[in-house]
Amino acid sequence: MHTVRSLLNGQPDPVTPGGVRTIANPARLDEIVSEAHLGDAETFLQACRAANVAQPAWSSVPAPVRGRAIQQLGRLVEDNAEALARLITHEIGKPIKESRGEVQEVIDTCSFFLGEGRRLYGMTVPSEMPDKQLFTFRVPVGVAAIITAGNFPVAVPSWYLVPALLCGNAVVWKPAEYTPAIAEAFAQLILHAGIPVGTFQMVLADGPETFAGLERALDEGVVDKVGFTGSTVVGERLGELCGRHLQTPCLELGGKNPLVVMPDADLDLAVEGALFSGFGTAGQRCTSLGTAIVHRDVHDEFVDRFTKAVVEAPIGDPTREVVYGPMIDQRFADRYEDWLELIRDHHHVHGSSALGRITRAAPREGFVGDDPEAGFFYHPTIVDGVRADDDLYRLETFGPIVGVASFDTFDEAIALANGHGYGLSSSIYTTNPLHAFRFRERVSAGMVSVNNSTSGAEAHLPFGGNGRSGNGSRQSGVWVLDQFTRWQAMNWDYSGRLQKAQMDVAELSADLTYRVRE
Ligand code: UN1
Repeated sequence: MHTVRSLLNGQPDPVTPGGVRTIANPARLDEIVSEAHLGDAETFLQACRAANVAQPAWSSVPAPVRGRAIQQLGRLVEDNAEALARLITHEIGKPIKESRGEVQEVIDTCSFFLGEGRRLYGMTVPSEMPDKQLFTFRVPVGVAAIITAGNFPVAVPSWYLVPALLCGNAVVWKPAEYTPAIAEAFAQLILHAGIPVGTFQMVLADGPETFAGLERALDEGVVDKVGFTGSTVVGERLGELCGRHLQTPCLELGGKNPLVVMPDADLDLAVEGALFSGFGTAGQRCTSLGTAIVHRDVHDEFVDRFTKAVVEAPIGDPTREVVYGPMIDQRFADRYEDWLELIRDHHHVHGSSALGRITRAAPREGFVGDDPEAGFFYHPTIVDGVRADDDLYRLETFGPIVGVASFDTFDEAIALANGHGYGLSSSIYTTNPLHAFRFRERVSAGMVSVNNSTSGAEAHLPFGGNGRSGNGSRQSGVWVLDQFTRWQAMNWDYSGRLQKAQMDVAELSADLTYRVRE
């Protein structure tokens, strides 16, 4: 059993003002994995203050040397990859193959940013006056408070922490309360990578205490940037709070990701993509498929094949080869039961022998494992006949449920792809490049897949959404550098006199009355 406390200046916080939370393996609820000793608003504030003290020294370490710390972190993660992946599977029940993929995503992120330490380019820009030069520099923002969800307990945090540290910021990380052992493991890897104590703080606290602590830290001026991955509702509140301090947070929120199937699509490929993005991680990714939007000509065939694939999908023990394991935490299991209430009489349900939790009374044929009741295992559910006025169409449903809607015209497909107001990920299956480019042009999502599922972003393309999915901020690759640095413009006049911009600029005489003779 892992006993985990907040890590303030690298040391476990001895007090537990937020109480103790016990975390069970969601695939075997009788197995206790960890015990989280939670801090409170004050803990969060203390961490921010300490980070604020440490940040100037870290920012004065040359960026290539900071890159070396990221390189060392990447190596440490690589050398601990299997243990870390197993811990993920143990604490949140993610299938082991996906856990390994998630750890790889951290390594990839480190590989990308270690070199960025030797770039972090600014520009030299010509001046409009002689003997004067213009420059731009990337300046760290200061202290970044990063609040992340537990469905990707190391990959998504790494998208923030790695570039934030590389850019010379100090970081206060608040992981999900239900992933303390994973958070502690990742935090220790960071602390062992050569990042100075104080530069990285980890706080275990619940949402309301974190919010209260953040409010105070912003008032005190010891937080300069907020990064948040989680629900749209919380994102809105954080956006409001940060706005009062003239800060723009980096928000990565929910999704209702569409997958459009054109009549010319390779249907088997579309079904494979729908299975992976709809049911992988039991639908608990922000990039999970929300609604398959299928052309009427291929609708019945698609639903038949999709149903067959889902009925046959191995579900169960996440240490084995399964499409998905349990819900990652009780809160998601409980909430998922509410989403099932959104199924209406005009819907047709497919995919399994029952709805809701897999039990001995409501078994799932081919369940992988001995006892489905030992964990939070749920039947996969396809809901056909979804319409634009359904709640199931409008709301993000974080779980193993996929809607299917149909369309006749491309315009209808686009209206369904965008109409819910989310805009994270999207996908189109087609063999016609015209449809692919028209879809890209008109879909409101930040990410577009062609003949690929809505999930599975690579670690160096911009990740993020629009509308209810976020405020337009982007993570990953070079794009995230704009989240964790600010541009500073410098001009240097070495003419020895005051040259006034716009006023003292040389003029070239031109004869603008000149015309070409035909
Ligand atoms: C998330 O669910 O918050 O593209 C991120 C994907 C993953 C990341 C998902 N690499 O599905």
